[in-house]
Amino acid sequence: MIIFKRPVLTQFPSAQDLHDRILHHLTRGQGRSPETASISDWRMAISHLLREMMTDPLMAAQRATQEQGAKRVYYLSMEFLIGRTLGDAIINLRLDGAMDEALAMLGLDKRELLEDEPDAALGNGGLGRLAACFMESLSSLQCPAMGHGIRYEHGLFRQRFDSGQQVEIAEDWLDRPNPWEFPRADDSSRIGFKGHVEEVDGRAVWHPGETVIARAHDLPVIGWNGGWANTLRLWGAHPAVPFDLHRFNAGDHIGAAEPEVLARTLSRVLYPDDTTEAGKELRLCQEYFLTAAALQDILRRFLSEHGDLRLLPEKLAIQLNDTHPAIAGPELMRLLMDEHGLGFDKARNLARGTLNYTNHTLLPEALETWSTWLMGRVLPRHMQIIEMIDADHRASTGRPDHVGIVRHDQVHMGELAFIMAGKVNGVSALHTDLVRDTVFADLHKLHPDRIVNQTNGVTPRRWMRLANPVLVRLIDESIGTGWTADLDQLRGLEPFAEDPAFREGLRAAKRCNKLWLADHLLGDLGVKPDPEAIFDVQVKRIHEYKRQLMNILEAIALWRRIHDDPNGDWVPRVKIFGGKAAPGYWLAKTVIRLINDVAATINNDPVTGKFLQIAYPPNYNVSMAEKLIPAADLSEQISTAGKEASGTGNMKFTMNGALTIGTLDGANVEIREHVGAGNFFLFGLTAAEAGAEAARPGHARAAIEASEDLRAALQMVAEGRFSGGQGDAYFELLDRTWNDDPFLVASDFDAYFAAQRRVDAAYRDPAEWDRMAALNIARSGYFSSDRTIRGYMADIWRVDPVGIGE
Ligand code: 26W
Repeated sequence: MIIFKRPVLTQFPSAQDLHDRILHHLTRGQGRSPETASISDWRMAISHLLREMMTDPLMAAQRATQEQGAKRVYYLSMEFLIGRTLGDAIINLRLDGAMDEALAMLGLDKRELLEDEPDAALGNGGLGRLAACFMESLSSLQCPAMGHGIRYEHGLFRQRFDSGQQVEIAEDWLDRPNPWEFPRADDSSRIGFKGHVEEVDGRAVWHPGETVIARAHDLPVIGWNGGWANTLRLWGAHPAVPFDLHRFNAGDHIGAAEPEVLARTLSRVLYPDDTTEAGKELRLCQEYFLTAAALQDILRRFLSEHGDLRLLPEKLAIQLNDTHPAIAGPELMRLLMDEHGLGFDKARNLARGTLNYTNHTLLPEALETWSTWLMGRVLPRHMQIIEMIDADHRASTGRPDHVGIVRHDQVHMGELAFIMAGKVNGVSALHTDLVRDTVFADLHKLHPDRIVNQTNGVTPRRWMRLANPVLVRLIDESIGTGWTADLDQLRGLEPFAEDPAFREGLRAAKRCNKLWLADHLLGDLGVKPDPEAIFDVQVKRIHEYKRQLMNILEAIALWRRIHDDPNGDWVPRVKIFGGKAAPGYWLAKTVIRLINDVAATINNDPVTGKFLQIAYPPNYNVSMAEKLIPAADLSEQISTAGKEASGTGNMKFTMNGALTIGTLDGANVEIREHVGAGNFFLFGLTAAEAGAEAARPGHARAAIEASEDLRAALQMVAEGRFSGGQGDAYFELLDRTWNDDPFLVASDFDAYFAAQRRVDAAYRDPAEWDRMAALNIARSGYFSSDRTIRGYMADIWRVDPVGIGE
């Protein structure tokens, strides 16, 4: 009988201890001597040592949860945008100081080691990264939880620019073994697809036409202070039928491998779309693969611990990260009815008592629907159950005909998720109001207490302690380290905003990050920014509603003004862009090309070079965000009001002392409320005004004709000023802007341009700028994902943290 004492990790190992244990893992684990080891060998050895150190809190957490019969949380997501793990593990295991010493003793360069690790890019953007921040906060709060995702062999594509155009290259993070995962071959499930349903003595029996094996790979997720670790379980697809040796021996080598190829296709690659649903059969199969593997695994553990299905809602809560795993409703009903013999009503109530759904977008093209034909073919039994759920809801609510899951031969996954969920939440206060008033207005009337708000958050461990050590040192020296686990303590910095010495420290930290970025990232792009320049940063997926177009048009208009008055007293500025476009989203790709074309022209302009530069480093990802965000003075959050559900980059910039120029959209509204209107550069139409303006015929043409700056900028593009005189290079983009402009780039342009001039004016007063920056940091505590997760625990999952050794 193993007795688990309080994890040894609270006694943090010494540098010498780390030194010896790293050498042990290198020689015994990697079979390499220090003399012959490559940087990857060292990284693998150190990663295996840190994974080893996570096993105590991992097993202690499982034991405490089991012993206390505690309620568990399951987070189902098609995306987990984890990034790198080594740096985060060192921070959360509180090893940073000792590790620096140990690496120095071994003659190893920490940054080189960290840079050698591939990003786990198992996500597209906001939704995926939020899931990763949530997993870290769940562990830091000692909440028993497990994440369920897909172990894509290829994550989000690598982005390269070919004469300014985005080119996608397959990402290959598993090219070398992943040192953090524990393969769990025993924890596998059989997942069926297609086939038919037979009625046997009144019970439905599904006979799948195809079957694959889902095999688990566990990643430990360590929390702050190393006291608790949860598991992120990633499912890989494997053939249910062994290698067909006979076909191989008969020379049909390809045929022999077919089952393997077909099966692995399910977890081969992440769909790179982040707003437009692919609508592809493989995507539906991926969504079901994940959901079915997760639910079988969850029920298996529940039954082994509790046995009585009536206890399900008491003992576990499941969160659906958008509609992508919404098939969980019908799948849980199938398991409860077809496999465990429960009646429809009982199964429905248990499922609704367990499932919850988060909506992350209002964009119509992102709301998933599947044709009843495709759903019926791929998941025949589930289509039957969806019909039953829909009929039951119609009968029990007396709802109007235009409301429902199945409409016009389409299965609406948002309605299905809503109807099968106990709680539905939006991700910012404004977004949740819009969810109630627009996309789910009818269902909200029928179920007025189902929708709640949980404003997003980000983990301060990765986005402050790991990304910005120079700022963190200043904060720790000023208010101690308690803020890391309780971000509201940053409030303690408010008085320091009035302290010139502190402000000086803040400016020095920012300058240090800007210099580093200039040398290590921008340098490769031939951009040599003056560290005194405003580092104006817009990094996020490329999408029309995020209005990167408005940003680059502002750059052109500013450039033109500087040209008209080259000796004017201009505030130097470097505009930094980062972001990928979904491969099929050609208009977003056109915006990327325009930004690169404008950058090429403006950066080589001797007249304006010292006042304005533009940089667009390719392949923006989590690791690049960790470098860019600490170096930013200005955070661009300029989406059309009502379109960005929340945003999370906006929160990361605020925590790192960047000031925001933004619209009243998503969480910008709450950021401005918390940091103070005087410390935020607001502009633009509100969501309500934007709705009215977009409906006004000719709104774009009117706005363009009223704005000399905008008209001139568009004219320069139309004349081919940035495309070697080729006027028609951007015809479609210009035509759409003049005649359609659905995201109101024209209507908001002048307000945006004026706000940027207010930024210039503010930047001329360093003391006042630094005071505003200090207040942004001091008042960013609310945007910790710990606060968000506490909200989910209290309002949705009704779960409490678990103490170890109590
Ligand atoms: C089916 C294709 C697809 C894939 C992903 C459609 C929609 C998505 C995501 C919902 C898009 C997404 O990442 N949404 C972002 O979620 C963040 C976390 O809540 C928010 O902060 C962003 O505002 C929202 O755009």
